[in-house]
Amino acid sequence: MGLPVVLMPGPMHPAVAEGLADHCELIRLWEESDPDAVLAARRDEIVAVATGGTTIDGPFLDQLPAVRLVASFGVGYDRIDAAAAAARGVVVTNTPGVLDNEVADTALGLLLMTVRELGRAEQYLREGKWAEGRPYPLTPATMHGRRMGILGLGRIGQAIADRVQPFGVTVAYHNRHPKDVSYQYYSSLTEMAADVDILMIVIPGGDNTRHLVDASVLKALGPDGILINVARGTVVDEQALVDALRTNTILSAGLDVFEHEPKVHPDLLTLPNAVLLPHVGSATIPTRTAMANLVVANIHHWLSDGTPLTPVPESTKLLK
Ligand code: 8YV
Repeated sequence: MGLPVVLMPGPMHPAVAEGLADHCELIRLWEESDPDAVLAARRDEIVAVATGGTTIDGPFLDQLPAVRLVASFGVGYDRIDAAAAAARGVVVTNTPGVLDNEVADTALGLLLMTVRELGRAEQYLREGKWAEGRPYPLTPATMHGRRMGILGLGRIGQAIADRVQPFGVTVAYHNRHPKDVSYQYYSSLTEMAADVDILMIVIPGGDNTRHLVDASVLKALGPDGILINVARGTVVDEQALVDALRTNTILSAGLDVFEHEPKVHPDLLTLPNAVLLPHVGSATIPTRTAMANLVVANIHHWLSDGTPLTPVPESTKLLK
């Protein structure tokens, strides 16, 4: 019998292919001159998909009736229709846990850059203004005594909460349901935004959270408010954010993610009160390697005994 056939629709971290090499036949679809012909010819053999950024929906899976596993790289799986997969008996896995600390570190760095204008201050020095004897202007904001509202208190949100409290920041959160934690819970996002100085977005993307942070939430956050987003750009109405930054409806924003990334709203690029990073939340060699290894481990476990390590919630009932 041949090796199990795994489809990789687009390029991924090299450790995924390396980890699968001895146990699977890997189809690198993006390298094929006629991908549709390959899919048609191998449709009854491909049993699993390893994916990084490809959209995988019901019609895609309908082309591949033998597929039973989609192993996704990343904790967010908004590009995969996990409900459509479950309806077809396909389990989806993601890579939670291994990137929590990295993303929380990035969130904290981005927060400090935004509150204390560190990027602008460095630019000021490089432009020679400090050397001319002009000190950088005092920043209106400080970390100390601030209140942070976390939108989406999951594992990464908790890691951020752990990091900011030693800075003297008080934590509150908004989730669909309260959790067994000591932080103040808000059932209304707008009410939380009105009560905090920093709104930290860590909630998953997708249709359920699209434009959750809109003009009214930004208005509630107010003129001293700071928005940080390390989750998905789709959670924020980006045009409303641009307007809020331009009119000083909020003080500033630190963004690692964008609604149409890698495209960034052109007005954000010119606004001095926006700090912008190119989606680097988990982007270190150790963390990305750990994520790739977890993709491989999910496929190996599923192939060996049908129990992938980290199925997404939509898939768990398929595994009982
Ligand atoms: C990565 C992420 O940027 O895990 C996620 O959901 O957004 C990031 O860790 C992404 O997975 C890169 O493909």
